Amino acid sequence: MNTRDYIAIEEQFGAHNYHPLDVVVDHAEGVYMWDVDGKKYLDCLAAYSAVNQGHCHPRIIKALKDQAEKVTLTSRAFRNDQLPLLAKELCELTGYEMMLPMNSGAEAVETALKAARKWGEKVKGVPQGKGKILTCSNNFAGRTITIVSFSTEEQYKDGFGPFTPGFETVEYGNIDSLKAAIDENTVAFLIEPIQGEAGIIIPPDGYLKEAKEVCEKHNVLFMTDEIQSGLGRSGKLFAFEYDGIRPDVVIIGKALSGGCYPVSAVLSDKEVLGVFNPGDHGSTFGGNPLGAAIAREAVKVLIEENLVENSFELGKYFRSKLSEIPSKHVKEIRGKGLFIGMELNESSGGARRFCEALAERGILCKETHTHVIRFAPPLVIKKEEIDEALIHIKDVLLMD
Ligand code: IF1
Repeated sequence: MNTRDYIAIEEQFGAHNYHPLDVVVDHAEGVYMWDVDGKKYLDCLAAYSAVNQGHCHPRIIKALKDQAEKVTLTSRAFRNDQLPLLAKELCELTGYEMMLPMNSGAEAVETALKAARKWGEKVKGVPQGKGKILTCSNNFAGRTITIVSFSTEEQYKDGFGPFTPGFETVEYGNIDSLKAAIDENTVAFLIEPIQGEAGIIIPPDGYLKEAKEVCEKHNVLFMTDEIQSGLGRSGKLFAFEYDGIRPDVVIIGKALSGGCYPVSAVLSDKEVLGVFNPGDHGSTFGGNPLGAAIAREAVKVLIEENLVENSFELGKYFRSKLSEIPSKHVKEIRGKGLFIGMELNESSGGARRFCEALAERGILCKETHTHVIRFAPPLVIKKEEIDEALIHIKDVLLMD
């Protein structure tokens, strides 16, 4: 079977909720992927930052295999010997008192929202069922009904109502908008320190710090969604570190497993995560020993291989080289670390055709929001590999 055969089968039997590039990958290693026809690609998306450690990292795959031969799932009806160590290691690394494990990013976001509402009632003293959560314009936090309830993107909501009440949108990066929305029933403010899906959008300097102060003043939990921006992607362990703040709640996922298994988590202190009592919340797979063993190794790889520093240094290099490309198409290059967006001019006909041309040349990346090309390679990438990508990026930007 070749590329066309696989695509035909997927189109017939799979729901059409995606429009992928027509590349059918059958194996990958580090920053490279190969398709079923044997063509090699440099991956500049890293599965939306889930494979920060590189594809099939040998240490993570070894942890996966070793644990898979011992025990994979106990459910939380019983304890296992991996979850306690993952919890301890994550708390020691990040300086939070507690963690709560889930699987997908959306589940971790839902967990944080539930924690915030319950904290609002039990700790802050907001009347039952009145807790209000503030979210940002152009946010992306997943696809559940509650999460799309506060999306500002029409398509993500279209046809899926009725929606969950209790959310109010503030303008991303606008401190006055946040101040105006806070009232005595506000329990939390949920924000991506860098918006990924929206097109690698960085808020104005000083905004996050001020927003944190405003929340603190009004006893509102400041919750950061670091599912995409976290774990080294931005050149820091967490993107909020650039602003010298400590959020009350941090949500992580994606690279927590190096892309080898769905593992997510909410990090916070006892005051917040302590609101959960036995039976309040959970998941069959959340905190399972296979996922926990994989996540423990994935986090160790991130730290021991200095991938956060590599992201910072090579991100700077990649962005500066991108900025030097003379092209009538490029409007702006922005980003932190290896979390990079190249916004094209409206007149350039959208980013998709450039991504298709890059795929043709063996570079895989994906457009976001019509006019932005996202460059977010695995953090194990080397300077020479960035140079290789740059040759092709320059080439396609010469297109008409
Ligand atoms: C898709 C986007 C990226 C996220 C943030 C929570 C989640 C995500 C900041 C939910 C997920 C993913 C979802 C994936 C594509 C991807 C994406 F374009 F859709 F928006 F990366 F930019 N918070 N982002 O970015 O995590 O439940 O998916 O594990 O939906 O196809 P999840």
